[in-house]
Amino acid sequence: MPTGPGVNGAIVVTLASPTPTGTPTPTPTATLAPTATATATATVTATATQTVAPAAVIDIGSATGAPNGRVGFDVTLVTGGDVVVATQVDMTFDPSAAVDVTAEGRPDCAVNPEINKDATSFNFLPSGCTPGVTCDGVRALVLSLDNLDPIPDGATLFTCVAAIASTATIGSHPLVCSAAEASSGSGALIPIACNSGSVVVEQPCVGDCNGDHQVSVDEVILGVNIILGEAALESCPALDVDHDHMLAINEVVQAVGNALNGCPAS
Ligand SMILES: [Ca+2]
Ligand SMILES: [Ca+2]
Repeated sequence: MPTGPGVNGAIVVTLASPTPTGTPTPTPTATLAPTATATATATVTATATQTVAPAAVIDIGSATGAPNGRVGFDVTLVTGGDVVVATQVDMTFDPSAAVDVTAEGRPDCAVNPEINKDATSFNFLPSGCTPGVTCDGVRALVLSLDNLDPIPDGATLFTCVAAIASTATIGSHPLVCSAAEASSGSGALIPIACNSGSVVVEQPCVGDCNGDHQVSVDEVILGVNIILGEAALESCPALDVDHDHMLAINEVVQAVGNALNGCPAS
């Protein structure tokens, strides 16, 4: 093996030129959202159409009663200065607060005798329906065949009785008015509006025979007399809580409770 001074070597380190690894990905440039949005400033100019409300109005009234009760409501005429000699109107009702049915199968409605419209008639709707089953409305025709007398402003046209079902929910049941018409003495149609009414069903108050939402001492005594057989239950159906057509001691006790503490609030 040769020994001695050797040739100094050198280690030459050459820097390899960097080989790019990967391709640079361009950084996204942020795009600014537009800040100015055009606001539409188009204004619609309404063309005023003069709709004249009819001056005459038929008002269907309201009545309040308890389940299993019968309540009357008035239908009145506001003439608004028009001469109205005859009128007609339809009323649609909720089956649980329906216009009652007479023994003859007719709507339980009666014309006000003071307006002298003796040919006034009532019919259940829809035509051909079975009263108390499939009927949900009444058409009233207020008319005389022997006079053309104007109906006074504010006059009651007729009164109907609504029967409240024992299953009726507490609250308001509408009497919806539609198809109101009126005639002048010369046979011209008069524009007429109509306002709907309602049957308001309130919590029953056991023992409140006269429907004033109070149980008085004489109503309690009447209950006692019914149990003793000295009065008929028909004189106070409001005592018969379970509608079994008999009066039991617990029903009279509930009436006593209402007399002492007041009727339950609706
Ligand atoms: Ca009473
Ligand atoms: Ca009973």
